[in-house]
Amino acid sequence: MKTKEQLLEILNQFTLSEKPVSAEPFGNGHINDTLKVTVETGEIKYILQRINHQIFTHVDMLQNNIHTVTTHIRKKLEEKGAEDIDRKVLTFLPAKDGKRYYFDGESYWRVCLFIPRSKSYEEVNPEYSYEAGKAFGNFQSMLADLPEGALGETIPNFHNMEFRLQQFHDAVQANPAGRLEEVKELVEEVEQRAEQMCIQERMYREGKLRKRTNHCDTKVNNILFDENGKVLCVIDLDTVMPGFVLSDIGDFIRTGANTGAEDDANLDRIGVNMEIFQAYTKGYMETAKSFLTPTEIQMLPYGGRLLTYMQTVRFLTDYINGDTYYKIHHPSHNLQRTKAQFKLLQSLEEKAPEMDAFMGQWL
Ligand code: ADP
Ligand code: GN1
Ligand code: MG
Repeated sequence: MKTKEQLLEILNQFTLSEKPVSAEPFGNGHINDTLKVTVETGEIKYILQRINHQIFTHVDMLQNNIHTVTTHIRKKLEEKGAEDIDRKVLTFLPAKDGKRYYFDGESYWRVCLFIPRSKSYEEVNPEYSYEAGKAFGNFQSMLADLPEGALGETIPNFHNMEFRLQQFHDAVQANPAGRLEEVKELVEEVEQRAEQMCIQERMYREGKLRKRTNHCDTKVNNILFDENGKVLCVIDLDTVMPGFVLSDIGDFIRTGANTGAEDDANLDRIGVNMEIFQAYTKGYMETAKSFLTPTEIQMLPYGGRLLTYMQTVRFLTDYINGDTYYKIHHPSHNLQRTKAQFKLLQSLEEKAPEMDAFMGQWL
């Protein structure tokens, strides 16, 4: 990591109205590095992020997408006369050369305003879950009229299950870290479910499912709440791109409705909190029902299973490949994550009939 002086020098490349004095690590992201920036008054004023350009290889496209999304949302909020808009949408600040990022010869950096009096959570209660559901429905509906082609695919095939399985099969075939023997049973479990988890790609080819603008990383901790538990803002916009609507419902169920942690070492802690699922769905349907098709509504619980399966496959692929993608905190972290996600998938499978029945009220 950079020294304090180097970080201040990087910050100095941006057009900031207040003088930064320090930058400290912040949040629990697996991909980028996030820092909170304190200014002379002692207040936190900015967020500085180092973009992982091994993963987001087209930084120009990435930052243009984010600009398109944030300006579009800002316009929507202005049109409906919303108050406190600066806390309801992220504001990115340009570098002094006018670019939407700064390249220091090694890494790419970006800066946005820190949203004051905001908080993100790793876990939510039903009330917050309901608010989150409404927020993601709103987010999708505000972006629904973006013209086709307005956003590039920052990571091509990001939530394409057929593609993720292809990567998985390549890893199994190559076995580059010699870990295959240890994960044989998990590989088998993945294979058994492969066909049923690629329904969306098949339906899309048959013209039965459309793509929409999605967030594609709707983890609980990518929402900022205010001091009263109301949602201020959806953040972490790197993966906003065209995709299937179930992605966004699915990733919230995967993270919000899990009674354990994403990487819980104690599998007994992992299960599905039905109250959270129901509250989120209720909120989401309030803001999204008008644009969802009956097929999408019916498939919503499948979205939870699909995203949990996809995450199991992605963590297992990374473990087999020798940990080349996700940041890890110990050598078997990706295996631990895989086991935890697989346990959650099994719990979601058990609850599927109950979840499907809950959707009946909107069909
Ligand atoms: P990562 O890719 O590391 O997940 P995020 O953009 O999600 O990056 O930021 C990590 C955490 O930092 C968030 O969960 C949130 O708590 C906090 N955060 C990010 N941006 C802001 C902001 N503009 N204002 C306040 N907090 C923020
Ligand atoms: C990554 O950056 P972060 O931690 O919000 C990943 C998501 C995964 C998630 C799993 C670009 O998100 O797709 O679902 O980890 N982001 C990317 O926790 O791969
Ligand atoms: Mg995040």
